[in-house]
Amino acid sequence: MDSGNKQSLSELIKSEALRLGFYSCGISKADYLENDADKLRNWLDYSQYARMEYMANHFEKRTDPRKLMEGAKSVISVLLNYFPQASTNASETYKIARYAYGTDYHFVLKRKLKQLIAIIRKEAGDVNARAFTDSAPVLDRAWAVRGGLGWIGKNTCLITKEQGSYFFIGEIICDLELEYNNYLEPDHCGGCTRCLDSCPTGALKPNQLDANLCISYWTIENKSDEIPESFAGKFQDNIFGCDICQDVCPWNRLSEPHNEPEFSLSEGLQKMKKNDWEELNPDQYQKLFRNSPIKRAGYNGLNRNIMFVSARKKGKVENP
Ligand code: B12
Ligand code: SF4
Ligand code: SF4
Repeated sequence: MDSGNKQSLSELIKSEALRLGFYSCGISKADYLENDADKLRNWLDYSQYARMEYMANHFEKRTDPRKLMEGAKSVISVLLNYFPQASTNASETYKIARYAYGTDYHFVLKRKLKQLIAIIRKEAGDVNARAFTDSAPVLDRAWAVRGGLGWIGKNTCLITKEQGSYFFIGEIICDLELEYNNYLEPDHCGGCTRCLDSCPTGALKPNQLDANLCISYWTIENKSDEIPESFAGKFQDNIFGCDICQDVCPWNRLSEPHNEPEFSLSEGLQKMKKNDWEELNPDQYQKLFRNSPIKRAGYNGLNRNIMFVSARKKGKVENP
């Protein structure tokens, strides 16, 4: 493909991504992520992945998309806004992280990315392309940085200067040569340390998160029946995920609400008071959380979190 064609196809991909509802789109060369590989290695060596064994697997594929997909030439990164219109009423109910208010983002992003792949194929013919969002050994944030979409904050999140960090990240890896971004967003954290100071469990050092100490890890990824007693009283009513290190970030004062109906807080969830969470039974759980990211914790995991935060105990049931 000549450079004029590469340029016009790359521009078309970016404009179609925005038309599909993505907030931004950037394209980079599918290459070895040298710096990120060192950082990931360091994170793994210090066992900061807790029990997320999947993070220790496929190191080579995770740091080089050409090892994940043969013939990969380009990575098309996208951001999708999930900052909600309204949040749950903090004083009356337990908190669930904003990313989990509506339909699981894996479904929503994958569907949009597949639509984008269809558009690319219509323009460029038989292209080998796969859509990803937290769904394979891919360093989503590193690719978004390479695509020029934001910088990595001290809280380890990808942040945009215009609207903060409440974005999902996805990408298409394809065997098509495209025009590559050559701009990297500089670090705009400066001397700020609000996220580090606000984390109630001390999980953050600048640009490094220790999952062993993170509420998000313990309430979403933890597969055991227990949460260590050393965290008692520290979860600040968070029963699924945690937004504290993003909420305090000054760049998130600029967040604008999304317009994706599938990410809205469902009526059922809006009505939940502390007492309703504490009494939640498996049938209600099934009805409330169909296609929700909260399914990842399972009924027992969610119940474990609620009981831990409310300091009550309830018997275990078979996961529905
Ligand atoms: C494992 C994981 C977790 C773990 C560990 C988080 C972590 N920071 O690693 C846990 C369960 C704790 C978690 C929590 C959350 N997660 Co999560 N998680 C992931 C996952 C699957 C892998 C992340 C990873 O590779 N970690 C390994 C470490 C080494 O990577 P890292 O800390 O990001 O470091 C990279 C860079 O920061 C850089 N780096 C490292 N050190 C340094 C130092 C300097 C100076 C610089 C500049 C850069 C730098 O190099 C590293 C390699 O690229 C990704 C999806 C994916 N496939 O990428 C989602 C992902 C990161 N999570 C996401 C979300 C939304 C969340 C939560 C907000 C959910 C919630 N509300 O509870 C929290 C946020 C907590 C936080 N502050 O990060 C989004 C983040 C979107 C964004 N704007 O950044 C992702 C990208 C999913 C997606 N596709 O949208 N998550
Ligand atoms: S998600 Fe919560 S617990 Fe985890 S690092 Fe951020 S503030 Fe700390
Ligand atoms: S709170 Fe401050 S230090 Fe932390 S990510 Fe935001 S700007 Fe950076």
